[in-house]
Amino acid sequence: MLNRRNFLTAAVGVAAAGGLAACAKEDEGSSTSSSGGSGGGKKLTLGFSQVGSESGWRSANTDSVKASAKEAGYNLKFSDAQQKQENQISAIRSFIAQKVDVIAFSPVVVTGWDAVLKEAKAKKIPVVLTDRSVETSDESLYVTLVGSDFTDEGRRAAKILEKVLEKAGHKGAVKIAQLEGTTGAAPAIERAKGFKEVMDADHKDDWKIVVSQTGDFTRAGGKQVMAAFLQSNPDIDVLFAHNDDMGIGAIQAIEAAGKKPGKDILIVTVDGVKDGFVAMSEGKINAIVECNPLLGPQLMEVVQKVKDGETVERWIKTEESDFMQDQAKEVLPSRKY
Ligand code: GYE
Repeated sequence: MLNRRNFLTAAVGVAAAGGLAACAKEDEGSSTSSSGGSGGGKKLTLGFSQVGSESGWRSANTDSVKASAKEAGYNLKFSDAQQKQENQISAIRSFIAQKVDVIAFSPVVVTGWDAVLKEAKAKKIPVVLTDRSVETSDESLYVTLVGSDFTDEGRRAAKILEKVLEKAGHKGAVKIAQLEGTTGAAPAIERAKGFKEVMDADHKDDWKIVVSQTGDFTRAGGKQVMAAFLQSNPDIDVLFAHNDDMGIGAIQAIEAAGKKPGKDILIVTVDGVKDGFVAMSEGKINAIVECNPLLGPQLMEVVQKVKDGETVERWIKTEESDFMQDQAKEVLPSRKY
């Protein structure tokens, strides 16, 4: 797994890939716009393979990428993979065939990318990861990652749960249900890992994850899996959902089972999308760990640097906050996604 704490620079690889990509691009010679790059000349062409449209986070991320590419004056080739790795691999292959300047993608799962990334490298097309990371034996296969620290989000979820339990006056054993994100996806693996880390260090005797299963980051998944959880474990105290959408789906299942979300079952989610904040202002979610989807502007900046052969950090992290229920009403109107 990529060591996300490593702030290595990728100067040599980037410079080489960026410079050669610029040469390769010259062979195309058709577009003439000068709005898209520091060097003037042709528009920068960016191939972007998106995960899908599974959540509110994803829609906000897609909007941000499209708007920022337009703002930067890039020629964006956007492809939606519908949560399928094979679709992302074909999209990347098609970007390579079209000789785009830079490829950016948010990998649906962490493994299985080496072959296609090697094909991009062989054609000197630099690859920028955004949002999610990959596991690779060859770190030169991508230049940088623009995205959040998901392990830390998991830790933050556990820390904020301490506050939620205290506020609710919950004493003694805590039975936790976990709704995991897409199996094999970086945010699912790392949020679970960070949460467990705090649990093992500070709550070995009182907290226990009694059920944990994927809801694939969707509302429908969250609802269905939570309904099953409530059947097998009617005495769940806490739900930790890896995103707001699954939390919102779970709220419907909890209400259908005649329980009060936010009271009978305390809920902590990740993301901080508008609907999450609405549920929190209604008292149904107790705390949210923010994961910012508005990565477009930073991504476009990095793409330009990569194209120009400049050095970029190996991991460009996103700044985020945590929110408790009593802040929800005040914060809701200013939420940007
Ligand atoms: O938390 C979830 C989305 O990769 C950070 O993917 C992203 C996650 C986000 O579907 O809502």
